Amino acid sequence: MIARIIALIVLCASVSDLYAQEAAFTTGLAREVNPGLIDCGPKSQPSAVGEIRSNENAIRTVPAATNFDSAPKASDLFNECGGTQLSSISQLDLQSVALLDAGGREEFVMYLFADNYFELYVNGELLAVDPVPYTPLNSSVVRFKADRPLTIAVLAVDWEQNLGLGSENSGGMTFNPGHGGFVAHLQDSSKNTVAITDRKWRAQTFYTSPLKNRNCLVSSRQIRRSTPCDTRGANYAASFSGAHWDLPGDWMMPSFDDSIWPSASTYSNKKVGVSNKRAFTNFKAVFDTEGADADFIWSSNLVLDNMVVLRTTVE
Ligand SMILES: [Ca+2]
Ligand SMILES: [Ca+2]
Ligand SMILES: [Ca+2]
Repeated sequence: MIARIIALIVLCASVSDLYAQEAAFTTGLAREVNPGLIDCGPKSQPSAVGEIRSNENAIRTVPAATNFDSAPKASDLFNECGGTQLSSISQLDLQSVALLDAGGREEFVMYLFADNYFELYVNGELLAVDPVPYTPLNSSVVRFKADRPLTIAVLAVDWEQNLGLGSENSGGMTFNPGHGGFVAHLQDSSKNTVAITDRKWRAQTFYTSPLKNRNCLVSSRQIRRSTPCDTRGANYAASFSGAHWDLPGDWMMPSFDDSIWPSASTYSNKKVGVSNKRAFTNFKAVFDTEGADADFIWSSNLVLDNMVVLRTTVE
């Protein structure tokens, strides 16, 4: 009898897990609720935020609900929105970079570049967010104290102009899907490599758009694969969908079991298109270090997955 009850509980738990991971869908454009998290002038894309009601009657924030307004901003390597623009890593005075506290004694430094936005958590603590949410592309450095093992958890967002539809007016198309990408190099205080972004990280998407046809999405438990979907631009998108999944409340915690997530996919510099981006090329010494060349990582779809959580643990 007890065995049956336990079996029933296990079954219910796995069924609820299945339902919890089911995608919610939205159709068409979201309503703009913020015209831009920052104002960086006409040469930038406004980092607008929108809201849209989904088929399960919940309000979804696009491209992501963030801590931008309240969180400390990461220090600049290169920031054309009124920030520092270093020409190489040798110009960086590390001692001038704020030392943040993730609750420990050992000192680390992390170099980060996101297309377009990141929020960095270490051992469950939100340390810093990307100071430029959309464009121009920028790069950052974060110095912090923590104890090993380190759980690095990053909320990464491919920002969007057409809110809810993961796309921008470019390449002659009104709804042209843009791509993401995240690269980072973590060092100790002696500049030894502690971690780089690579396929050992875990990656899960929580917002995938635009979907011309929802049926192209392979969504089952922790598999959220949009690679069969059409990524070409379009001029009409009113019928296109976004797919949304709830972030687990503890996604950034060391206790969160990310072994259920897919491994990160890696992408070349060329694929992410950084060869003419000074925010990246000025710092190849840390992003393409000989012997510790960090990969760009993302979920399985660099184009359609727009809000992605990336995690790794460093012993
Ligand atoms: Ca950015
Ligand atoms: Ca995208
Ligand atoms: Ca690299």
